[in-house]
Amino acid sequence: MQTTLRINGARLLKSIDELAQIGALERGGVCRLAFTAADKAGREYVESHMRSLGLQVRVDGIGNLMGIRAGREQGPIVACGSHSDTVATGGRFDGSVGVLAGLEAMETLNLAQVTTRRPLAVIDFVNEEGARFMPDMMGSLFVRGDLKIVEARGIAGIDGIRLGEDLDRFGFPGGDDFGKDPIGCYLELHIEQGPVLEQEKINIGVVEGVQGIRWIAFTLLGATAHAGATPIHLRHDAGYVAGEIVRCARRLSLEIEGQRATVGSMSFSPNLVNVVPEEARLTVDLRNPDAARLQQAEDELNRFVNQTAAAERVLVEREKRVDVPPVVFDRSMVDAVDVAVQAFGYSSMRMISGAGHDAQIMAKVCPTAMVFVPSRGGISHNIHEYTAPEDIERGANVLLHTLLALAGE
Ligand code: HGY
Ligand code: MN
Ligand code: MN
Repeated sequence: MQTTLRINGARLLKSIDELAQIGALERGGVCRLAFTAADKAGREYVESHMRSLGLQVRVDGIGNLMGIRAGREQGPIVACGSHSDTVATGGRFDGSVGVLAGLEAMETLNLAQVTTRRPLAVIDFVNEEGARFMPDMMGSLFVRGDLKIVEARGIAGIDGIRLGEDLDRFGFPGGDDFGKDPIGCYLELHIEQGPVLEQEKINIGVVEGVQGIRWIAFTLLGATAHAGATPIHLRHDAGYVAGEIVRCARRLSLEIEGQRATVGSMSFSPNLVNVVPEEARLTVDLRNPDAARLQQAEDELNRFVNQTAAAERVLVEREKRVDVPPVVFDRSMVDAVDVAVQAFGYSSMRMISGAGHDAQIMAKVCPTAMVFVPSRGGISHNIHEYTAPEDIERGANVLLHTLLALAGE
């Protein structure tokens, strides 16, 4: 493989810096929650960057952005990309690296006057995070046809706003149907968001798959009572049951192989210091690379919730908001990444992604793979998220050369 062509690291880092100014937080990091003004501004930045590179921009009905670079031939598109929305405590690299490295690859090809045999594209999926409007990977679910716009518009966010209201308010003049341009394969560059590559002192993660994800939202209904005068045996304490569920999540993580369980959001009502909570709302995020163990974790969680709530005479309502099975990426795509890594002589290791990604959804649309670069300290969804410039540059060069191989060069 010819690896003379290289991306321009300084130019890529500059675009990462520019995007990070949008929704910048005072203490560092970014907040571009899906379908907020900051998210829209971030997408406008990406769209203008696509247009400045001469890409044909398409926006679909939910706001996914795709910039297409024509090939010498028509046909299935060799796509890359990621997402530009973030969690509320986001870093400047989660998602942005994949979108902007894709655009940097296009700019490198423009300047080298290379036209690939097959068309290329960069996709910026909406609402990958799902932090404000569940489910996560909403944009790629829409591309896959698993989420219809009518259904999406009715989804209430954590702030009670319906997605349809925001689509109308901050929406994107969507309407293009990505489906008209068949996506032949999809490659996503992303920061690892975990500690493995850094610990192993490895440059590149050649990602073979993504672990399964389930999000369950619980509403626990008890009764308010006086915090002082009410004996324990007379209480229906929704807050107590919620606290037991947090402990159960940690126990499942320690007892079931490969399991991670997290209670990331919780609220009490009336949420007053001297009133036993009558209502608790919480979410449980379950992850496991093994489908059977993921099911085991969910079953054990539900059994525990039912028992604990019954003993406290608290009612339980539950809603599964996300259920994405573990995926294994297409062997030929994973090998194509390996060929590029070897050609550059970078150190690499095969691995499974701990975080969810649009690639996990796209794996059912077309042959898909991912490229990881190290995260310092393994932290992410944290304003101190960091990946070194040389690691970003290596990842972008692997992306460029894998795309060239996939596009017939
Ligand atoms: O939750 C996830 O793994 C992804 O960051 N949306
Ligand atoms: Mn991400
Ligand atoms: Mn994320």
